[in-house]
Amino acid sequence: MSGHYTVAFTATAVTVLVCAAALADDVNTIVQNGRAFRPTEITINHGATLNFNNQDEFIHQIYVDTPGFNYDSAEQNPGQVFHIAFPSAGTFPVKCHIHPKMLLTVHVK
Ligand SMILES: [Cu+2]
Repeated sequence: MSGHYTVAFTATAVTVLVCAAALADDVNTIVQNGRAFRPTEITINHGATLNFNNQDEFIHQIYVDTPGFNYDSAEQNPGQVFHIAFPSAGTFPVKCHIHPKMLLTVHVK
């Protein structure tokens, strides 16, 4: 009987691993480091989440100002991560209020 329980447990563990992998595929990370977005251009699926991870030692402020989508993160402290979902397909410039030279181009397909 104990053999049956072992098989059932293994099947459940595999299912959980597959789900975790599927979720990870739809989360993309942008790092802010050295007053720059890294990478500076990214393509994501519609509905995917874009994480912004401030790895600088100072504050950033992420914003998007387009006809189809407006977003303003307010102040983002060092080490803080923001999660942004883009509402529609298109190309969106993402900038920083504090560092005007910072530019990220997000393509949502
Ligand atoms: Cu900045």
